Amino acid sequence: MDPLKSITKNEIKEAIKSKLSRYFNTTPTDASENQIYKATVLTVKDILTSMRAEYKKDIKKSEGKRVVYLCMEFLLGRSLQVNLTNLGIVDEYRSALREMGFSLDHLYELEPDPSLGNGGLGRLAACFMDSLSALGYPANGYSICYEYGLFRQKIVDGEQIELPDVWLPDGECWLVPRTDKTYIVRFDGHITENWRGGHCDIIHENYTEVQAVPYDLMISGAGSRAVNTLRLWRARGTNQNFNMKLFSQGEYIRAMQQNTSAEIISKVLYPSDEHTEGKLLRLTQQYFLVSASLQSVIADHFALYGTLNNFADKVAIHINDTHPALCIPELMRILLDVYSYSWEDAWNIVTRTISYTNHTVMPEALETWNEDLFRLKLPRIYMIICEINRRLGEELWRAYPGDWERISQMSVISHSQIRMANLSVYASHKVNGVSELHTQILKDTVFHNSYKYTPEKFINITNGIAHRRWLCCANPELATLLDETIGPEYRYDSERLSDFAKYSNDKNIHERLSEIKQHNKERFAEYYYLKTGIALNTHSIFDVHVKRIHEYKRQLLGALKIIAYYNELKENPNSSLPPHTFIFGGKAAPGYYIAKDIINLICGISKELEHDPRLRERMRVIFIEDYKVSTAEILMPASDISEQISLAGKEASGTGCMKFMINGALTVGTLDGANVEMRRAVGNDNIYIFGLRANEVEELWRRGYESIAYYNRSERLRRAVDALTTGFNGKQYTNIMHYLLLGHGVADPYMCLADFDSYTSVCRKAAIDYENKSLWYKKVVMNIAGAGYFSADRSIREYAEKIWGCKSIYGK
Ligand code: 26V
Repeated sequence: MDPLKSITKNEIKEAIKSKLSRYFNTTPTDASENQIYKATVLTVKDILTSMRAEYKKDIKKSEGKRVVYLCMEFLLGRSLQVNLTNLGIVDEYRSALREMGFSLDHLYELEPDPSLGNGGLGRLAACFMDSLSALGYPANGYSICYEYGLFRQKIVDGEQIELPDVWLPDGECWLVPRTDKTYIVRFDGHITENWRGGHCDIIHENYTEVQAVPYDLMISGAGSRAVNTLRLWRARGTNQNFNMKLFSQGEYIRAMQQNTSAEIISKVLYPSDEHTEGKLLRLTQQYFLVSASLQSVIADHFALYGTLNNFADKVAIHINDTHPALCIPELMRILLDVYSYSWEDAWNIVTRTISYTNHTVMPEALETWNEDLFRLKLPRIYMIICEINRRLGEELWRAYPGDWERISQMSVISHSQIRMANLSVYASHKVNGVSELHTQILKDTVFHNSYKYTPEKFINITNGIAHRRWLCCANPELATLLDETIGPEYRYDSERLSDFAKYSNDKNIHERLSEIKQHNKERFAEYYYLKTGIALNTHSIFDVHVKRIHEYKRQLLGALKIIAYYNELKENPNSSLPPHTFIFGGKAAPGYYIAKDIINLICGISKELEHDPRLRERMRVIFIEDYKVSTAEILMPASDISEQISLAGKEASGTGCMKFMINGALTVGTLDGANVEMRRAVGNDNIYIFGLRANEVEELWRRGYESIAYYNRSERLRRAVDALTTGFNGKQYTNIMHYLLLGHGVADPYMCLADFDSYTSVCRKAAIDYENKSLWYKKVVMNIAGAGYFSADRSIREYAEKIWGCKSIYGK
């Protein structure tokens, strides 16, 4: 490991004192905890700033290729603990603060947990930034500095209420404003083409302009001298938006109004994942992000090399899903209109630079834009997309003369819609899926024709997680046990976790693991008690289902299992199965009514059980409010069972599954997404797989799926479904019963009823195994030992090698 900046306890104390005096005009004795927190952050920021200055010199010397990672969301989680851990200065800070009368662990809790993302896609982007720095790849992430992140969830009488997520101003102390690097983004107006000789000048008139002001977040990496940045753009009005005439007439409010409409762009993150609505503001946000980011990337590149001819050799631009896909026409625009490249040369640069990751096969998540709306908002970009589409059409006609069906399926514009996925596939030199199964499904279905046309473009890179955040920071006791047994190398080389397998039959290790799990359960129970006043039974199985609420993720199947279990316990209160705590958490998109009904059902069951003190000892259901990164960090180490029960073929990868696995929870799951690879990594005996396989789902769908047949066939299932109409806690759930049996289009489209029997029997097996401590902890060991592959370090190395063609500047 490279030696990092060293700093002593006394230097830290001095630095904090000086920040307190300079920014808050106070001293450690008088300062509030919040001021101490901020002063501490400012000192860490100073360390990062000086490291970054050195790192930039190293990058310059290496003349290597850099990664530009564009994403509409980065779900970062808190930064203080991770930064101190990465820099290797936790102990120094802890004792410095202790001597000043403060607890570092307490300060960690004061940090807001910014929710600048919806779920998996945004969290993956954050995990990737961590690995890029740890491994020393020059990289910059770009996103929007949303004033409000994903809504804060409150549950009132079982209903989800959405409240604004205010993460600024307290979160602001990590940001470095770079007002000197502001760019202008233009919308609306009209375009005139002015041909002179062979060249066409483009004149854009009557446009609206918006300023993009960058705020940088420095991203450290474990044991690494690299400090990359995540640049977040904030929208501001320009003088153009400020109506001086109105102002001088005393009409202050109206004079400001247009500024406000510019600022709306970075106001709030769209809260519905996997469902696009084609809203103009969302399109505006997307263009705002890519235009500002590309202008910034190109300005930096030009300043360094004085040409864009080598742009594709020095920059790899990655689009995380299609949300930033407008960078394709925007890069074309800059090359054509600003730098006067020919179409062919510009296209060559674009297609060698850009690559794309797909994150979902759900048809409702595939982005399309109405052509008319698009043309008005982004007239020049529209022209470029039309030309891309025209050329694609010509190319395809040459390859498949007369095959209209295929050409129409692959085209970028069709039926007055601009299809962002087709644009992304066509312009990217590589397209990747996020698990083996998902990539296969992309090749077989969603992008089948494109795959046949350019098979070499399509590759798989299975997702990974920031294992240092999710294991070392979130579960320090387990990390210590690993340090003691296999040595600390796994922190930098996750595959070394496999050395832990040799302890699979070691009773002492089983004992240690069980103690650690117990402590983590108690830690979670304490956290939950402080929030709700409810005391959990920490000697029960913690069976956990946390993720966004979606039909395809099948929280409803989980609920049906619980109802069946409840029915059984009512009949036989002396059941031999160990007590269970079923834990749910996750947000439903505000307009997603079925998802909200599912939350309501879970809360209903939960309430009913709370009123039955005898049963409550055996089973309890809780719905954690406002599930987010910081909740996951305390919950995952406390979990025994990880529920990954999506309908096979629907979950692109899943990354929660990996976080549970590395914390020693056993998976109950379908053969979907990364579960397939997890099964291979741990062996069939160490994971509870059930349900239809992806091909069987397809087959059943083709034959015609009828949920009622399953209902009629299984008594336990029928009683569980019927209980929905009897109701829980005085409320009936006939709507859900209808959804399962009658449906609007198809009843139970995610086939909960088809998988019910195999699901409940596998859960029963898990509960029985749990009672056999040595059997259970043998499996736990094998899960921890098998988790190394699922580190984001491995994913990032694969991206660097197979897609970006870039190297670690520190040879990592
Ligand atoms: C779509 C939209 C539509 C417009 C409003 C905002 C918004 C935000 C996100 C999305 C697409 C979300 C896709 C997504 O999160 N996919 C998840 O990606 C994870 C990382 O690859 C993967 O593990 C999950 O299986 C996959 O569901």
